[in-house]
Amino acid sequence: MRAFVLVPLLKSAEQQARREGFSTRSPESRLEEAVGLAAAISLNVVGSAVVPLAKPRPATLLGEGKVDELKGQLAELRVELVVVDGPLGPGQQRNLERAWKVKVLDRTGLILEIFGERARTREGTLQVELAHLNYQKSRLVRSWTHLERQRGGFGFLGGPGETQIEADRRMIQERITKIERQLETVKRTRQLHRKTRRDAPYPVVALVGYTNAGKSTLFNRLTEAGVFAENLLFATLDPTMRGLMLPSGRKIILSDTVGFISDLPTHLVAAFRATLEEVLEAEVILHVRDAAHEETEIQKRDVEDVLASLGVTKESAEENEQYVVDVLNKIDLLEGEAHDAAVNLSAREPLTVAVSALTGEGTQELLALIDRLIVDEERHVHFDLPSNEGEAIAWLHANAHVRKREDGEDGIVHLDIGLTPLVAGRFEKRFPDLSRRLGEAAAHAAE
Ligand SMILES: Nc1nc2c(ncn2[C@@H]2O[C@H](COP(=O)(O)OP(=O)(O)OP(=O)(O)O)[C@@H](O)[C@H]2O)c(=O)[nH]1
Ligand SMILES: [Mg+2]
Repeated sequence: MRAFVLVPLLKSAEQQARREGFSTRSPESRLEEAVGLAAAISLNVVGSAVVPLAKPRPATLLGEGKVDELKGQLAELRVELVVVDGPLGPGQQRNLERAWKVKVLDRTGLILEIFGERARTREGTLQVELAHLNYQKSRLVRSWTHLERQRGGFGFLGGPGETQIEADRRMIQERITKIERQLETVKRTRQLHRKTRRDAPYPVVALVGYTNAGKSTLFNRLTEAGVFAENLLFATLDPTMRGLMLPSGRKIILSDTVGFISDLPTHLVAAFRATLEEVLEAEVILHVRDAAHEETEIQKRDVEDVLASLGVTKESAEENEQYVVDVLNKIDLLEGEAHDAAVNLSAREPLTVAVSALTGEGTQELLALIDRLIVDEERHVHFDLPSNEGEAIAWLHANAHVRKREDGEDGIVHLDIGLTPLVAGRFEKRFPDLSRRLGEAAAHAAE
């Protein structure tokens, strides 16, 4: 199908975001992403435009002149579908369809289409249909189609039109209720499976991240599985799990999940909530990021927003003793300084790892980190430090479990500490000069 992608740029929204201190996405990258979304359902994108808007028009979003101008362009390109990268009211959508004589889809509609095409499992299909119905229902509330058809376009309250909408809503609601019941059954079955999985005491590690960040590629790299990974937005829909042996010989279950995107339709988040929440109970969450993307920070924020809407925040992670690891992926695409910066960050920050899922660079380090994170046993270590290492001593007080401290006459501080592998790893990164000393103390303790 020949499609045209249109990115409306609301100036007031831009200004407000800037006032509130948010960085906004550049028009180019928004356009690129919207074209990528269109391509994800094999639309043939024959043209695109970024349209700055001083003020949105209630009837058609775009100004009258713009609508006319585009009409000619669309006809010339023999466009059949226009994708508007933003929310459109039902009235706006219909008015534009009338003016241009083509089908018009907004961002939510497009994403729902993609999900509809990708859904494979029964649960996925039901979830997407549920999201679709809720989307339709929310639009029906304000839709005047029936009113106009039945009342010649006059008035919009009461009368047969209202009855028609009520009938449609009832029908949709009935279907929603039915799907919710079916989902409930699927969920119960899954919980049974899950229980057996729980009985096998393997910690779960979940991959999350922006769509196209490389989650599935990393999943495949780590598990040597052949999961569908492609340069395609929303390539993955259903969570995929696979066992994996860590360097220590311990087993984990790695889980690949659906990607997130900015302005992810709330209906979709709601529909996928049950599945995602379950995945997000994981001991370790690997937030996979496309470090080579120019808007990697904005993507990170968007992913964190979606995670927060699913109940995963810094605070909740701390409370649940859950680790969220920043995985800076695609570092093979970074050159020179940018590459070094990512690697340095990874060396400095205990919960950051730079990798390339494509070349395998850094993946051993990632596995080693997971290994450290899932063992939480404290080891009792006797650690002597010169008293002039004040910073290191203070750090241990703040981060490790200091059971006993004796400040010796000889200028040596004797510490009895409980140390988990994670804290030990963090200490070593933070105080590389003292890492050998700690290593020796720990080895001594192990004897
Ligand atoms: N250069 C490079 N490309 C990568 C790397 N990791 C993934 N890619 C590419 O990025 C694209 C997306 O990868 P996927 O693994 O499908 O991404 P995803 O996060 O699973 O995406 P969704 O399932 O759509 O959310 C593919 O073309 C991969 O080949 C990497 O480390 N380096
Ligand atoms: Mg994927």
